[in-house]
Amino acid sequence: MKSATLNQYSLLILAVTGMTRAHGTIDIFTADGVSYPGPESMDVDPESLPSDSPVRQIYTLEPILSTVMDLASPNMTCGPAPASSAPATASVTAGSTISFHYRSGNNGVWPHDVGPVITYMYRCTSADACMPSAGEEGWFKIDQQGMDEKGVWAQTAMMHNESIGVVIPSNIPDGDYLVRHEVVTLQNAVNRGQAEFYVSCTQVHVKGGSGGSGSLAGAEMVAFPGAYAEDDAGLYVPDLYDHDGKAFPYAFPGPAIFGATPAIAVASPSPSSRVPTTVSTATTATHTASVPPSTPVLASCTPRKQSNGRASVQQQRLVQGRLNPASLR
Ligand SMILES: *[C@@H]1O[C@H](CO)[C@@H](O)[C@H](O)[C@H]1NC(C)=O
Ligand SMILES: *[C@@H]1O[C@H](CO)[C@@H](O)[C@H](O)[C@H]1NC(C)=O
Ligand SMILES: [Cu+2]
Repeated sequence: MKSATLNQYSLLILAVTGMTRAHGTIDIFTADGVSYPGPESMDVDPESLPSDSPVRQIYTLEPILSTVMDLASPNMTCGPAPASSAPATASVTAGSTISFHYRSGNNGVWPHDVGPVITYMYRCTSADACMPSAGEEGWFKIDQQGMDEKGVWAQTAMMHNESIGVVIPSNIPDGDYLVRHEVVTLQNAVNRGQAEFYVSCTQVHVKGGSGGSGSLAGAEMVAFPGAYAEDDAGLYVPDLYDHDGKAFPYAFPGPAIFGATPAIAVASPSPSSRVPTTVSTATTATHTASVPPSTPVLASCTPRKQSNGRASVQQQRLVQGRLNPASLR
């Protein structure tokens, strides 16, 4: 009886550990040609805090969900608590490309390939003392990567062990910032509240920016938590698998990209408009180091695939949208 109980516990622990390790976090952050290590999450290795890491440690690899409760949690600011300061702040030149490489908790590759990757920044006087308060509208979006014209999501590159490149706007004021990198996995988002967020903050010091202190005046600032709602078209996607794996108009959650030209503004509507729009071609992924994954993906992280042959009205709209973006308004 006793040993049976122990066995059940061991199995439970194995199952929980397996699930935890299935997801992932940033292991390499690159800025101005310098690669910095990211820490393990605390539930994988509480001692892991490389002294030169500008990436703040998250508590767990478990996702934040798109439920009303999770979206209102302070965990949405910089990932699951505690998200205290990182030991270092990375220097980065405005207009250059930073990159994020992820690994899964079992040292394998990122296990998801359905969903966008979105990046925000928050300006502060000192990056290591910087902790935006809940409800503070100080985050502006600098990048969003959805799917390409073949319907391949940006996260597919991560699953191929490639990095996601993000251009730091050239016209932001010099100084310290948090960069909030957000991976949104949608494999279960046909159900309300089942989009998953993997969020973390990286401390950077921007130099060489062409904009003065007023250059952020036109930015659409949002709060985390606060910017997203459970029913946002980009988070609750009932028709996700109705497109035969082809590109479809995806409405990114959150505000327009800072400094976006009108064409890009069409690709990223304000959350209130909820209009399906064109796939983001404005922010093409910059991928590096292409190595095919060799680590098996754990079952709990396997994307759910469905398909049916239903002709897609949105698909046709997408084609029209390409020819004439104004038709999507
Ligand atoms: C934040 O995340 C931690 C770790 O997953 C969790 O224990 C906690 O309940 C979350 N907080 C809220 C308010 O959801
Ligand atoms: C993935 O990329 C990382 C960083 O370049 C490398 O250390 C690791 O060995 C790669 N993993 C696989 C499975 O290719
Ligand atoms: Cu996962």
